[in-house]
Parts: sequence; C-alpha cells; structure tokens
Amino acid sequence: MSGLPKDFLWGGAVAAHQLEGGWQAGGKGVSVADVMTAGGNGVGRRITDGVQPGENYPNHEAIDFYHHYKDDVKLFAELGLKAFRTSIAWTRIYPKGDETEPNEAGLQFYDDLFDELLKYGIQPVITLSHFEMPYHLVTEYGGWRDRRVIDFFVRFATTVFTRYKDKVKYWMTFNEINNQTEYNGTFALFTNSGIQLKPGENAERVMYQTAHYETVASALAVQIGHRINPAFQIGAMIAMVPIYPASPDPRDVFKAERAMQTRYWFADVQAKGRYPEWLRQYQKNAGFDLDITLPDLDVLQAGTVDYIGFSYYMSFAVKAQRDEPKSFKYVEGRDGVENPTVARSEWGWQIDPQGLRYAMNWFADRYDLPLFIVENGFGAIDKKEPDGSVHDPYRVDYLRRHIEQMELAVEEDGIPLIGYTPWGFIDLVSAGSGQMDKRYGFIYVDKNDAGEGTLARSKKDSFYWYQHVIETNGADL
Ligand code: P53
Repeated sequence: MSGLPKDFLWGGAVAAHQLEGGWQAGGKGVSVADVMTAGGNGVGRRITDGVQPGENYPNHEAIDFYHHYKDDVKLFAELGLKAFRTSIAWTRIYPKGDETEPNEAGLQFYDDLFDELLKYGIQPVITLSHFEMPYHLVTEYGGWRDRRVIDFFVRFATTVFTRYKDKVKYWMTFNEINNQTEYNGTFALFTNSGIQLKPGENAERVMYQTAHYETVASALAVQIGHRINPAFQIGAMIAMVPIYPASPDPRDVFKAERAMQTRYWFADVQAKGRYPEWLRQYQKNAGFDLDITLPDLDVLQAGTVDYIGFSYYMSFAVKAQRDEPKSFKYVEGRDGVENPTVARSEWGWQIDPQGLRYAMNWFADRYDLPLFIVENGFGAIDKKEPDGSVHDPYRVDYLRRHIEQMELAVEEDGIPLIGYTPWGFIDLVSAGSGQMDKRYGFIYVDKNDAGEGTLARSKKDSFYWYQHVIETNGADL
C-alpha cells in the first residue's frame, strides 16, 4: 500500500492546441498557437504575421483528437485514468475573443468530450487559458497589455463555468503563468499573453503589466466560479522549476532566493491575494509606471485560489555575479548555471527527481494549500519497432523516480496532494519546439516532425507500466 489517498487522481495531461487539431472546425477562430511554425531541438518556432501560405503550422492538425476523441477516450479508460487534464480552446468558444455571444458548436464539442470521459468515470480537469488565446486579441488589442482583455477572459470563463458546472469540478486559470519571467525571449510573452513587443518597449515592464491583468482576471474568475458552483476547486498553475544556489556562498544563496521570489511571486498573488513587499519595492525602484489600482488589489484579495496546480520537469541553479546590483535582480536565461550533480535530457532539461519533493515542501510551507501535480514527464525520441511496439524504459525510469519522491512528500512530509497527471501521456505537439518527435506519451501517435504519418495510436511499454501503477494506487512502481 502506498500512502496515497484512495481517491487520488491518477491522470494524464494535455492542452487543446497541442492535440485537438481541427483548427477551423466548428467555427473555431485562429489562436496564437495557430501562427507558430514548427521548430526543432534548439531551433525556435517562428511567429508569423497571421496564417501564411506555405508555412508548417503543427498545431493546425496536431494529432486530430478533435475527430478521434471517442477512440482515444476508450484508450484512456483502458489505461485506467481517473482524471484527464485538458484545456478548453478559447477560440472554439469565442473565436475572436471579443464577441458577446459564444459559439454553440464549440460548446457542444466540450459537452460531448466531457460526457464521453464521464461515461468511463474519468474526471475532466480544465485549464482555461493554455497558450492559445485568440489571435484577434493580439492584432486588435495588443494582447494582455490591454485591460479590456480582462473582461473578455472573464466572459469566456463565466460561459464555460456555467455550461459545465455539473461536469467539471477542478479548474485552473492560466497555464504556467510564471513562464513569462523569461520576458527577454519572444516565446513566453507570446504564448502566455499574446505580447509582441513594440520598438522601445521595456519587456520587463510589459511583463509586469500583463501579468498583473492576468492575476486580476484569474481572481475575478475564481470569485465568479465559486458563485456558479461553490464546490468548484479553482487553482493556480505554476511552472515549478526550483532554483538552487550553485554553492553555499551566501551570495549565491541570496541570489537563488531572489530568483525564487522572481519566478514565484505570481503564486504569492494568486494564493495569498497580495503582492509580496519586495516586488512592490522593486517595481517602485525600477520606476515602472504600472496600472495597478486599489480596486484591483481588492479583487486579488477576494479571489485567492483553492489549490496550487503545478508542472515539474527540472531544476535550475544560479550563481551570483561579482558585481551584483543591490537588488540582486534575477534575469532568467542569463543567470542560470549548469548543475553538475544532475543529468539532462536531450533537450538540456536537468533531470532532478529529488527536486520534486523539495518543490512540494516549498509550496506547502508557503501557501498551506493542497497541491496538484498537473504536469511531469520526459520528452524523448522514441523508436517504433517493426512489430509496432515501443520500448521506452527511459520514460518509465524518469516517471518512477519522480513518483517515488512524490510519495515520500505525502507519506513522510504529510503534504496534501490531489493528484498526478503526467504530461503528454498521448504523443502531441511540443509547445516549446513544435515537434512531434519530442514525445512524452504512453500512447504512440504515428506522426513525425515533417507531419507525415497515419495518426494511428499504439501502446508503448510505458502504457502497461502506468496502468499497473494506477491499479496499485502507486504501491508498485
Ligand atoms: P515542451 C518550458 C519549460 C517548462 C514547461 O514542454 C514548459 C515550457 C514551455 O515549452 O511548458 C509546459 O512541449 C507546458 C506544456 C508543454 C510542456 O510543458 O516544450 O505547460 O504546454 O508542452 C512540455 O517539451
């Protein structure tokens, strides 16, 4: 017997834009994911000016879950899932984002999908915004830098909360809202917030402004959701990447502390309902002239989340520079150093199972809320054998070592944990690289980076392993 609760939510996680395809089906509008090309390992995705002929947009078809969902859900049931985390594509419900009436065909699709899941006793766990906001809100409003987008999001949230109030209990507002800590690249600002910087704009300031509007929108959604159904559990969704000091040098330790503060203030605001003092002071000292109103601060206070959902893939480490500024400002993408004590994946992601237990303790101490591990997994190139089997012991090894740490955090540290939904348990389009061949799945999908393949589904070795893990409630890994 593992120490996990009997009703523990063993599941799997995906996001609408990464598996559904059907990018124009049922009146769906263009999302930010629909204008991102395929990249590769170390090759960034390009953001095009609208949908351009001749470009390869992997999310347009993805794995065509839109047309395969009935058969796929049958496979999920065979796997033994108790929960299926996906997102609702905002553009199926409000194709442009600023309409006043929702698109019925889009709403119907999720009704059918949720019914199909519930038929097998699989709970849908829903993210409202997972890197797929309407592209129209980018071109017409400049993305989340415009306060009016709060209202559009709240309308979308209200529509789906109302429609699915008896089918969905667990919700999350913004996927990995804190990814935009990496504001110096184009990827996170665009995928999280539909931001494309204008000449002369200060990326950091823009990030603080958009993230503020998003936390306000999130807090409004929490309040509205609780009114629609008081049993709703509405969480934050944080990309947890613990940042360690590179050495015991006190300056490295403080640098790591500042890095953690910088990456996780989003969770402070969503869970505690207020900005941390260090950040208010930092924003003041930096001279950012931010639109943060007193009513906004009341909204934040009144709309705190019910749980912390988080992804966990890896950890970072930082080292203080010789000439640190007084603020010890952490700049993501610049200040990280390699951690020689851990291994790395082919994509350079540092593999650190112990860090998951650390992260769970850190969250639990800080917020005193239940946790939900809503992503964890190992992206790798798989080889399909002539007989159709896929032997992926590296994936099983990664997951086993993380689940071990997760169970220690529950059994030894007493941390309340709702569930575990490994990422991309059916192969899908990578968010970061746009690849198909960077695979996380227990279910293989026959499609490659060039977009070739039959889309046929088959079971990898990891499928049978995870099935057994669920059967034994995590006792036999
Ligand atoms: P891919 C960066 C770092 C950690 C998680 O990522 C990240 C990212 C963004 O790429 O994203 C989450 O597909 C995200 C998923 C994504 C998954 O991790 O780049 O919530 O949408 O697919 C894995 O390998």
